[in-house]
Amino acid sequence: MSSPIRVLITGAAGQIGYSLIPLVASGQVFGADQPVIIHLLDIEFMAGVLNGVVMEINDCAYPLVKSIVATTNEAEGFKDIDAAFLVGSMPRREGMERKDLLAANVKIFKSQGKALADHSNPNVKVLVVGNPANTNALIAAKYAAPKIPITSFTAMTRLDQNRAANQFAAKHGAAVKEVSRVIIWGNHSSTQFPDVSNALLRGEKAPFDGHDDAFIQLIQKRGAAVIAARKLSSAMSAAKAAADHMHDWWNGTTEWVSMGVVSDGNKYNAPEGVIFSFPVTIDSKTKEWKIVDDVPLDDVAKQRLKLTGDELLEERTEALAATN
Ligand code: NAX
Repeated sequence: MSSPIRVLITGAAGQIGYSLIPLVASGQVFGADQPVIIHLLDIEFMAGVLNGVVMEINDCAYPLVKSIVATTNEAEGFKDIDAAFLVGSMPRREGMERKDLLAANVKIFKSQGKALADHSNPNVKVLVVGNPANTNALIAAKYAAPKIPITSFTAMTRLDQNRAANQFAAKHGAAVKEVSRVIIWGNHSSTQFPDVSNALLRGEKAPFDGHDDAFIQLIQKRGAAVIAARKLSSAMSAAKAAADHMHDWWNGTTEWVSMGVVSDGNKYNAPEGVIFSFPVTIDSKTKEWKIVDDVPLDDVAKQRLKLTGDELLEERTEALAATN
């Protein structure tokens, strides 16, 4: 058995947290022989609920869970952590303007960025799930620098990838495991570009006769469709995607996966200095991600990348204005 790692889940009293904890505690993310010390952070108002979650983790009797740190104190929550799922964020309330939502989240992710720098393992891997995920990741990275490199911050677009892969497989009468190279480009928002123009079916290039707007919109609006049906936002699927994302970052990939990572301005005309979702591969030894090079893009795809990149620039401008 290896020595335990410390894994933080913020928003741990919320619905994604509730579905994510079992995946982390059972070894599905970091490995079946990797003990974990689970850190759970939420806000003071949720302390009682958080306590109930701790009772349930204990009642699950997970062999890999060495101990639990459940807290509403950021310094304690971020202390010595090796991996972080930043799920907790300010939800959009009725009548709230986008810029107010951004400002509320900037406050949270600025503070958590500082807490990462001050208290966490400098090699920590940070996955931001809380929306607006890409821009929240950027703000956390800004305030964690220079102690923690921006390459250690990623934003989740894996749920969009999983949704697209599943729909694409269904469309072709295939099993989802027979599908690969389905890509999510850009922002985790309705401007994201789910791209199947390079997808493989059973290892062969899948037939492609132009971008299918209905398919693209289905993926872009899937979150809203789940809310309409369930009266609650995606939680089980979001937790599974967060687990997939962190699993692949920790263990390395055999296939392309989509992740929001920092753009250096040199790939696919994505704007420099935003967290943009690209197809990446991850080296199992170094745990470093690398953007896949030379993915062919037609003009329609290039326009869609521009649209979502422009949105990320706008979000960055608004978020940076709110940091002051
Ligand atoms: P819930 O409202 O069920 O839970 C959020 C939890 O975060 C609450 O317990 C709340 O008290 C806590 N919280 C708020 N501020 C906090 C802070 N400063 N520190 C610690 N905890 C804090 O929401 P849930 O359904 O779990 O969703 C969480 C976030 O994931 C939302 O921002 C949501 O928009 C986002 N999502 C992102 C997805 C993605 O693909 N990137 C998809 C799923 C999900 O919609």
